[in-house]
Amino acid sequence: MAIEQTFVMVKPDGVQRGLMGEIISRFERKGLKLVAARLMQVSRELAEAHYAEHRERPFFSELVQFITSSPVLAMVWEGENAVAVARSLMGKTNPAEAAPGTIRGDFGLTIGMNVVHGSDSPESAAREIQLWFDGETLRYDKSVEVWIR
Ligand code: RTP
Ligand code: MG
Repeated sequence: MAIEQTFVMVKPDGVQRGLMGEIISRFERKGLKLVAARLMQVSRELAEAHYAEHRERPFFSELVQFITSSPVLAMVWEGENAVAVARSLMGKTNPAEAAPGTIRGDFGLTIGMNVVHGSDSPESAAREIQLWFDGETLRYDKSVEVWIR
């Protein structure tokens, strides 16, 4: 069983549209565990470092402008195959192609504002968790039985 951590971010459009609760709820109901969360304004420096792989792409400056335009909800989710599971809950990058039932499929319309980000590999997840949380995440037992009798 591969227990992984993955970095997930509700982008400015998701925060502004009041979708944070809906998105957190989908990850919780799937069975993933929240181990870090922070509502934050993103600096240009952090945005550029996060999206460094896209530096040469034509949409890079627009992307950085968008991510820094308003607060985001940065999170780390943990669980079995968390990286791939999070990507599957999110759906395809372009909301127009994302299947209904996925976050982007249900709430997105344009590729530039696709509501949510998730690490695309375990290697990206490790890099992004280090970048956004300095590698610091919580460890705790999450057991329903303790709270419901
Ligand atoms: P993300 O990194 O945000 O989770 O998205 P992703 O892995 O599904 O897609 P990626 O290829 O990493 O692209 C990063 C973000 O750039 C924006 N984008 N715009 N205008 C365009 O053609 C275009 N292509 C990508 C999207 O917002 C995408 O989420
Ligand atoms: Mg990506």
